[in-house]
Amino acid sequence: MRLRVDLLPHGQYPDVVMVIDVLRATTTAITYLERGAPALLLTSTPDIALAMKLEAASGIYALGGERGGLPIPGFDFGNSPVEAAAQNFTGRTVIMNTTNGTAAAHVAAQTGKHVFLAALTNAHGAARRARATATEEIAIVCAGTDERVGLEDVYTAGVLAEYLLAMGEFSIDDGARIALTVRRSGGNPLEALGSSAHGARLASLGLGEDVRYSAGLSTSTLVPTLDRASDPPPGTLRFISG
Ligand code: 3SL
Ligand code: MG
Repeated sequence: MRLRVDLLPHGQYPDVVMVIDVLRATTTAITYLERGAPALLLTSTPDIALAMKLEAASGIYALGGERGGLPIPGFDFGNSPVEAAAQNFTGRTVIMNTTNGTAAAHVAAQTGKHVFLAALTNAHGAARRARATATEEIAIVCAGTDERVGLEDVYTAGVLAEYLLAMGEFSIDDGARIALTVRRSGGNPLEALGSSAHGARLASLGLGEDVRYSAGLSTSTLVPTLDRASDPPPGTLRFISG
């Protein structure tokens, strides 16, 4: 079995892909499902999300997303796991669009056979799920920020890689070696996320509680899973609880 870490979304994914945007899109996605959302629709643009909400009967969708870390005009929510954790989404599918995280999921879904969303909050469950599903390769894909590598995502990839290596034999690539090194030298999750450039930016926006929430390790067993059996609206990916 191969274990590969892409420090940014890149290339072809033949088997299992775990997409990480720990600050904050994948952490928030897990929280929406934890709070009762039956599904998530990750759109390729904000306009697709806004059009879907306009066309739908009120109440069946909630829109969550950000640009520059702040809520998108016309959306119901930002991209905040703390905000999501305070809501009840039972019966409401959440439509998400974010700068890097949802875009990375779209890259992964172009080729990946099995696509999961991962973060620190579901790290152990996501690793177990990936190990149980994969037949040839597990790719961990870091979303990064604006096409630049993000320390917080690489650290999280290292946590996932550590869990996976404890579960069995893998041949690993240099991306995985880098992630493991960052994990081992990065301190605890809050120290690692807090020391990243994006963590500092979120703190400067008054969103430090989101960084703290996102540093919670394996607080959820829920793994957002790309639903290939459904036929979602054009420009969207449907994730359900796995
Ligand atoms: O880039 C993204 O997808 C977001 O997760 C970034 S932010 O943390 O919401 O600013
Ligand atoms: Mg990010």
